[in-house]
Amino acid sequence: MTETIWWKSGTVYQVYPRSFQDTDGDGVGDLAGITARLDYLAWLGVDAVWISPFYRSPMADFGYDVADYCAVDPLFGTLSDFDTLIAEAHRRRLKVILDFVPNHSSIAHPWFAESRASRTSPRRDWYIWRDPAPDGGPPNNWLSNFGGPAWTRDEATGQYYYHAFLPEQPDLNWRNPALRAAMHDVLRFWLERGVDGFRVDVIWHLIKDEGFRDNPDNPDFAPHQPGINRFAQVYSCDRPEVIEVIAGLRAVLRAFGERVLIGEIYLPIERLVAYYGPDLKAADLPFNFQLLETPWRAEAVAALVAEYEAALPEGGWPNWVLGNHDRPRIAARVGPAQARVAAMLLLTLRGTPTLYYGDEIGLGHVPIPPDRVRDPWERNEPGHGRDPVRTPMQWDDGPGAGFSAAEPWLPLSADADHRNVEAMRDDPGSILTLHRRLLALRRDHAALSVGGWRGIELPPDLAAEMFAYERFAEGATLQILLNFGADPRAVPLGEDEWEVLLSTRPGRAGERGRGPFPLGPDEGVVLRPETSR
Ligand code: ISL
Repeated sequence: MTETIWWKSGTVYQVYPRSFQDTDGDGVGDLAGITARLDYLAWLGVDAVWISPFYRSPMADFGYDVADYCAVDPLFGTLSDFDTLIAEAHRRRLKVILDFVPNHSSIAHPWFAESRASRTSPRRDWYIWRDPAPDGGPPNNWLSNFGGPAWTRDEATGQYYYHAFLPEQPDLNWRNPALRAAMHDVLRFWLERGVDGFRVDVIWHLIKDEGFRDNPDNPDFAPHQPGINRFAQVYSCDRPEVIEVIAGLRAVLRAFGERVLIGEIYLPIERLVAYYGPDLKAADLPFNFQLLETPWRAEAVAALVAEYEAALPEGGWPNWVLGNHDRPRIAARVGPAQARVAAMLLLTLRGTPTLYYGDEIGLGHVPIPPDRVRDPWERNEPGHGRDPVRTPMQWDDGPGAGFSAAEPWLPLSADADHRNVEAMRDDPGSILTLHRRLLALRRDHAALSVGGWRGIELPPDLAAEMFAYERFAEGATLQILLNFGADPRAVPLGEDEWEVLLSTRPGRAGERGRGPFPLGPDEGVVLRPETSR
């Protein structure tokens, strides 16, 4: 039987709500804007939309600092707007995944106000408070991911609180059962409203070392890296006890049926796969960010895919990510020609793909003038800011690229007059059309959506610049050939007749031939051998 659970066969599309569609003319996107663009997502052919946080927040970290887990920030609309969004999404058979931010709240959350009020407050232990070191300094050497120490001293009670990110984002204490129960109730609040799953923010951070030991030096630290990398984060996160906490979250979801739990985890493969948990009872999809970190070379990517496939636990479902709101845009990293190859890779590998909004139109790095910087990380550690990957979606060549009638909160890209959905949707050569065709192909071929994967061995001269693999299901096999280089290649495929189902170069679909396949520069193809017709 072919597996058809939606979060295995489907594609997830990430929306950064500030930047998708503004409907109330304040230059910032909103929930009604997402609803207004659901037809586009259905047309594109994705299956689920993951929405970055829209909860009530002072926006110190643009919503990753939550002041009320069960309320919509007025900037984005109302709960009733949310109910409309989910009903309209479901009407179009689109699933809705929320961003759950359990590791830390906002400093403005009432829980923190109570916790900070006194050492004996009933909620004191909902956050992480420690006495100063003997010299009065921070309790240990843990650093903030956004620069500087991870501890801030609170004058009133003389203790420090821990924050893995900004001082405005105090970490919650997941060792406390009452906090856990309160957070489970938050999940139920949204599950009852119909959400289909959660992407859980920094899930590997939830539990810290019980003894708060100092992190050891990182021997590979280089000065161009963010300060957080000075130490290896072995005690501040990725503690073994976290798996049981995640299993607890997943149990809450499973009581509501087939809802998905995606965990945000930046860890090497051998640690990442531990997050499926014993008997696959923890994260359904521990986010696989390896493509964000691996150099864009054929051999490196081929080795990565083989390593990941081999490391997955029995029955653990793979997933792949090429971009998100924290990391450089794929088109900026690899250039426009290879961005098309990358799209084919993402959408033909085995496992659930997550597509970042704007990547389907090939949005690149948008330079941010100093007076328009918004990301607090950029202010703390210049050069590491994430504004350039969070710029508005470009819908048409009108004012504000159809995103907003007002000045958008971040600048548009300079080529917005032609890099937009309207200009690209009927162009057979556009990267948008390529994405749409890839998504359609995934739907039409079980081999691509739920089938198996195996690498194709290439002669060494080809393997240096090419990655090739097969996907197979129900007796049908497809071959994917990806040229990472700018030279044409003749790829030996045996004697069977081949047929091009899709190429990154327009106009080749339907082509048939025998003998070595002529692969163009920077070209990717999906082929069907005659035996699979
Ligand atoms: O990889 C990292 C450190 O090893 C960092 O990239 C960091 O852990 C990652 O960016 C975490 O991101 C998430 O949590 C942050 C928020 O600012 C990001 O937008 C979110 O995706 C704090 O909530």
